[in-house]
Amino acid sequence: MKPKDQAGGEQRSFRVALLGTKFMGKAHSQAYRNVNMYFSDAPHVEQVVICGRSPDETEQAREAFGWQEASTDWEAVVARDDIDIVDISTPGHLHAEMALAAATAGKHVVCEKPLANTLDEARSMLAAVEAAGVRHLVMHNYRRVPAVALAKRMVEDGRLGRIYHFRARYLQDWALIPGLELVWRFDAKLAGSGALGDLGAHVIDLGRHLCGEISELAATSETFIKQRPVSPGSSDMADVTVDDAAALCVRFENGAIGTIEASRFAPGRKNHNTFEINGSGGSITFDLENLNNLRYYSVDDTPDAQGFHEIIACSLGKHPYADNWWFDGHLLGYEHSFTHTLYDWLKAVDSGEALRPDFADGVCNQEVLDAAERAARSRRWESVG
Ligand code: SOE
Repeated sequence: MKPKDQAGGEQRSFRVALLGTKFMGKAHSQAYRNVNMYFSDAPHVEQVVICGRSPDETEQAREAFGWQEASTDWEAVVARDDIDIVDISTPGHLHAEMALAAATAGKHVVCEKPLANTLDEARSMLAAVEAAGVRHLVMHNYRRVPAVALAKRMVEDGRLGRIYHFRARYLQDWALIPGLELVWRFDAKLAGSGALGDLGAHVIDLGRHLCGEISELAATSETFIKQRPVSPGSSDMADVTVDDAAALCVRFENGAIGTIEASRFAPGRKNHNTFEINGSGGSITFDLENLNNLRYYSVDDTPDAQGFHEIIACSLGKHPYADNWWFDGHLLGYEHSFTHTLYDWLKAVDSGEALRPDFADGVCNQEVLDAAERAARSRRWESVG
């Protein structure tokens, strides 16, 4: 039974094919399963088919994640007439091929971040979806963590005044697991880059989203562990061909300046995506490892009460998306940001309204990643775009 829209007409329904069964396949599946339960005005979603590489793993994912069918032939699935949306949740080396096929088949496309492994690929993907006239989304889910959406609201309504700084770090430590083998994220042919593209893409997108376009940058990067076992416990070693960490110094078009770091070598930092914005009106700080909270300092507070206030950004009637979940103080998690993103996007596809981050944002993010790689090689300031 499809939900009724406000006019009493039948809300549109979208039939989805998901390409990918691992971490992001699971995160996206969770969002498709929940979006209609928690957002009653969302267009109806039908989880038609999930695609993976191995028949057994894909069948297990189908059953566990709630899909009707399982397939190992993504090209046949993308071409099916009974599919409206293709969701690409695979490693980066497959993004371009899959997105071009989906666009050619007239499907709306969701793609995990970063959009592609190279700037040329990203630009070809944008050209393909625009030529096909289909809708497109890059799954920069952190834009729709309620505390981040509140930060965006506070910047836009002028509470921070003129922005001086964006200071961000995305730190993890899984690459320090002793004896960790050469997983795909350490192979440039599959991942494009290392921490820079995987983690840096998120904070670059947030910087652009919250503070505007980046005009130029300086960067450095390092690969701390040069070789890893080809498989668990193997004595055969192979080269790591991506960065383990990167650090950028950036200038924004609006005159703000900032720093962006991405590392997988920060012991104790599990998913530490954090930013601070300083402006003439005050400052805000966010930390994904404490994702319901936003800390806010206002220059307008009375002098004896000035300090960083801790806002729990999931209160009914006050904060983005909060009304669709629980009573105040019951908090949300990492997975809710995927549901929020799909909710906004499905409504935009249904209504025809624009929504970001789309593939054009993906290209802008890729231009910053490309400039960072050039700057790390040249050891000079590089222009973006
Ligand atoms: C890296 O391990 C990773 O899975 C990223 O690829 C995701 O985008 C991020 O949300 C969590 O960490």
